Amino acid sequence: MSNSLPYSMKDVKYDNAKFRHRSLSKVINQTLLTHKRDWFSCSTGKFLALVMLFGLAYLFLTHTSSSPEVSGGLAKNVMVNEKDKINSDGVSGLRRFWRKPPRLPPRLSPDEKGGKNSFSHEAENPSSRLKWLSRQQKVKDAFIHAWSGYKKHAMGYDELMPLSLRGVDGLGGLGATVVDALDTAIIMGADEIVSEAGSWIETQLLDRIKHKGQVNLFETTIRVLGGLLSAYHLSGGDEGMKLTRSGPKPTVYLDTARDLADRLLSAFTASPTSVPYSDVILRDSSAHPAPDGLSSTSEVSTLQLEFNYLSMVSGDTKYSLEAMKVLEHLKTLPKVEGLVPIYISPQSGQFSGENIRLGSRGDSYYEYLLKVWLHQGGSQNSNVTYLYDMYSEAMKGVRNRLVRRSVPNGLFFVGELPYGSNGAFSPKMDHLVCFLPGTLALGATKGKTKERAMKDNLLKFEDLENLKLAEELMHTCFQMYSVTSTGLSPEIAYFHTEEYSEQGLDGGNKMSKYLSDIIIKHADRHNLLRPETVESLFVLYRITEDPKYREWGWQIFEAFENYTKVDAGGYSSLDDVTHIPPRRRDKMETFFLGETLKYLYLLFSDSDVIPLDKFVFNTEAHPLPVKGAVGSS
Ligand code: DMJ
Repeated sequence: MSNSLPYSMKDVKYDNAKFRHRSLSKVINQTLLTHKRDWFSCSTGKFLALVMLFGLAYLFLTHTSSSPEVSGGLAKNVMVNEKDKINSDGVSGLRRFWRKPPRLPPRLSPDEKGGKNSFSHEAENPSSRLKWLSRQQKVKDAFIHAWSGYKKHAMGYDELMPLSLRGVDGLGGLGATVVDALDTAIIMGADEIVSEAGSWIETQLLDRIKHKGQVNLFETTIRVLGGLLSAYHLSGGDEGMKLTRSGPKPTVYLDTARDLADRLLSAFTASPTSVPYSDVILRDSSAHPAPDGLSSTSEVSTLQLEFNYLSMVSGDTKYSLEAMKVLEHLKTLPKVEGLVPIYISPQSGQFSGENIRLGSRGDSYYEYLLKVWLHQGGSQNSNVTYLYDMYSEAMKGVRNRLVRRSVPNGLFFVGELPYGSNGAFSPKMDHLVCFLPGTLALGATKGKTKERAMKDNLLKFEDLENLKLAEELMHTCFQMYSVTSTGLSPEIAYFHTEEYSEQGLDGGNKMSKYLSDIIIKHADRHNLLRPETVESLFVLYRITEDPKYREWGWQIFEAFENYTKVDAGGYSSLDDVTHIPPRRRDKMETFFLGETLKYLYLLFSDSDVIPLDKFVFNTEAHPLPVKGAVGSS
């Protein structure tokens, strides 16, 4: 077990050579004086001395005195301007020849300083910007293709079955794809889709909400309620962004959201504790627990962004009050270094079982601790400090108890404790865990770029540790794609460790260095078009500005295009990512339009589109404005 991670901030290094800088005149004088006798004793020596003098003068006139490793774009500009000046003005160059260069201050290595990063702001380079904008257009084309299949064969159903060319209601029948896709269409400027989705919502959705039966509280909140609220803001509600003129008036989205939330509230009020039931019957606003009586921990703790924002924009506090009671209650329960079991009983209000993981049923508990805190104003709002404390404690727990490295190549991964803190460690990592790099990076800089956060001295040691872990895990998540024959990740991966190995279960890409680090069992080889890795790539790119994250995202996008695109419209899930051609599954999940394509689009966009310090993305990728940052306060 890695109790402390094998990395830490490097020691501050001073570049001694630069400290002992000597002026050019001193160098020449000293050289000539030292070798005076020998040099001038013969004519060859005299000749060489003259050549050296002219050579040095020439070198000085054609080069700047800037030290080349002053990193970043700003320094580069200075160098270019200086060079121009020197070339056009030999006199000033000669004057500088004799001037003593300024003594340089001690410098941190770029890593510690986080000053202008080594990527020289490639995003600002016009040809690179064009490249990414044209790739972004490809993502928009993919979104249009996905929507066109859905519209043609499944309009109004929750999901498209792209092979049998029909729709299916897997989420209670509220047209989940329509609502999940709407804000993606708004962000992409796909106006025709905004108007198709918007008018379906205006004419159909309220009626569906009034008459439909059982829905899952969590799924309906994150996809439908979250989608409506985000569309409300992005189309101009709450003094929002007015990104579109298509579709209905923003209040249509808000009114629909309120009606839905009023019914969902029964899950909270019917429960004997502050832990809500998992299921709601929409038509009579009643609620009941799941058949086994338990709710997932992630489900009951992943409602608060949406309910809080609804209270903010509607002026009715009841939504926020009910939802926040859950988190206040969770605060009081016993934990293992901030880590929690994946089940909880609404009957007793206590956790059930000992299974600890950041994959399914655990994941967004950790995500929302941070995001609800950020959304409520972060450190500006002392009422929610407990959420950040819970998050910070939990990430310590992750680092101490769940992070290990694979054999032979040392990939960092996040495993599970299926039997609690005293039981055996399992080197299993769901693809769902790949939300974590993004969350860790967001938590470290609070949505600012690393460069900005470093300059403003905002990063504590713990933030740097989390940021470093984010980058390591991001690499691992990308390798979960790279090791397979299709370039797409399986639903679950196991990692080869000293204690655990299995032969003959690799991903199939024989070129991959990590082929034997990652074990993919037969039952886990499917891909549901999930977003978590591209979500984290988007966040990591925005925060670190390292272009490699964009390149990785592009590779993943191309793999989706190659293996999941269905000619008749839409994209399909896959049965086995290790096999070419992969067998297709007859389902296009709503989150492919709501999340996966949205995050890819934003990964390739300029950084001021939905900036991370002004918006928080709910767990279904619906952006909601941070309290006080945009629109309502
Ligand atoms: C989405 O519905 C959400 O991102 C949720 O938090 C986890 N699972 C899916 C996507 O994989």
